[in-house]
Amino acid sequence: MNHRAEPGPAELLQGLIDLAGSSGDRPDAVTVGEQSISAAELLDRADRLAGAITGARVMAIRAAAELDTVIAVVAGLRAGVPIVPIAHDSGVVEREHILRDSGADIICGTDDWAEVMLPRVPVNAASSGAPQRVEPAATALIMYTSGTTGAPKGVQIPPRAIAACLDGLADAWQWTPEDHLVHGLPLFHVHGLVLGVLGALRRGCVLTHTGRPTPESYVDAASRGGSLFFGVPTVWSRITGDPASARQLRSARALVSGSAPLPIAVFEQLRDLTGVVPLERYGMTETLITISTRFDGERRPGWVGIPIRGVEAQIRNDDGSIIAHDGSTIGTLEIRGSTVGDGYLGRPDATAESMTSDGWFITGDSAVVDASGMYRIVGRTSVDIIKCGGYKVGAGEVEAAIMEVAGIVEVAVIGMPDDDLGESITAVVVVDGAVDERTIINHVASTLSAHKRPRRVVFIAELPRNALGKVQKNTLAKLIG
Ligand code: MLC
Ligand code: AMP
Repeated sequence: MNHRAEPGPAELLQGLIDLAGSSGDRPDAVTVGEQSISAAELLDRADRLAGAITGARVMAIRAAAELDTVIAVVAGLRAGVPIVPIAHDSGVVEREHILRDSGADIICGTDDWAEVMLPRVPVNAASSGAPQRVEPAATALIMYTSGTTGAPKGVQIPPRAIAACLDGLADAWQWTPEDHLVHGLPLFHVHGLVLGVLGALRRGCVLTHTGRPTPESYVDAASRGGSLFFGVPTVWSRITGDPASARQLRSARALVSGSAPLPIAVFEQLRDLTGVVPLERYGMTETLITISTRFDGERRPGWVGIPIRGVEAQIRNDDGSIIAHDGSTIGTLEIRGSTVGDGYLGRPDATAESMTSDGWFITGDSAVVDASGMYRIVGRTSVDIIKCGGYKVGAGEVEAAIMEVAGIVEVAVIGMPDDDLGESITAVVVVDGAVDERTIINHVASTLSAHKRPRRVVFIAELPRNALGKVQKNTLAKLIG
């Protein structure tokens, strides 16, 4: 593919560049937690850092919710160096895998990862001498995402996919430089980083990252002019659980939910308390955001909308036929279009498996579509993918980590329905001797990442299996209730 005819990584940031050169720039153009910066200063600091990282193969970033993360990401894009954001709460095994698999040769920013031997580049580093001109890499971001088994895979996201996604969403949501985007999502996933940071920098709108996505912080940002708010369903259900806070979001122009299904009750409470009808959108790390309800269209609770500009969707039956647009026949959702990434890094086998022969990406989500072309996600084709607080967690990777704990004989990890988190990671274990719940939880937190830890451990005498010896996870879920 000829990437040179497409936008380069630096061109993703046109809105930031325009804002920096305009009279509309302000000292708090970008705020993360307690720290604010103007667009001009952000560009200046990022460009100094860009000079110091130019020529690196891949730059890892400990992507905490801090201003330094934003500066480092902008620097990576300006220098044309692929960026691999790593969870700030990642454990040793997970980050070792990501660093090795991605081929990162530098880490930007500060971290306390004593075992990591890569050279550190401080965010305030600056190059000495004239800036080098280097052809930018074809990949802007490498984002790691879990599958049903094995370690997370790195999705190669080119600039054109980011541009297509952000421009398609701007069209769907009437997102303009006049907006003031607010959210408090993690900066190592598509939602918080691509939509939540690059979206604002591409549009040139003001960005407030609240540090954490609490009801109080969203209310505070609304009082400072926030107009467009992002959250995962857990964030919205915590806000509706605090009606006084929810009512203070009445000044918002748009409240957007994604990353997991927004329960209909939360949709309705949010609408009733704020007077704003939520927008819901659907996406994946591999495809970026592909389907959304529109600002100027129907916002139907439980439905995720229509494909954004530049994206096509279809639903296929088990027999390979395309299902009818009848609003009730369930099949597997497939996506094609310019937002789809360039596959898994170093995994041509997994990349090929994820695509049909005619170029559709197989999402693994079960969906229906109605006569008007609106889509509803009804579940997943695999029980081994868990969505906990909007984080995707593969049962297989958690099971493998738990098997390392002394005294574990066997384990099955399942997602149990949870009012707060959507699904709660639950480990069902058979043990030999005394093994304590905390030890299991802490082992997962310290090797994989804190957000992948089981919230509950159930001890059982034996796992239910079928005649072929496969663990029956649906039976198990009913058993432990
Ligand atoms: C608790 N903690 C532990 C621990 N127990 N740490 C180590 N060991 C243990 N045993 C710590 C955690 O590290 C964390 O610290 C704190 O306790 C609370 O952790 P939590 O339970 O995970 O936080 P919680 O408040 O429940 O988080 C809810 C949430 C969060 C909604 C804020 O789940 C979240 O941010 N979700 C967003 C996920 C997301 O962005 N997904 C998008 C994927 S992209 P600390 O330091 O952190 O406070 C995608 C595509 C698309 O899906 O469509 O968007
Ligand atoms: P991730 O790998 O973290 O990018 O997660 C992608 C997955 O999140 C999708 O495959 C869906 O299962 C889920 N998802 C994202 N948005 C929605 C939504 N609006 N409704 C239901 N599921 C969603």
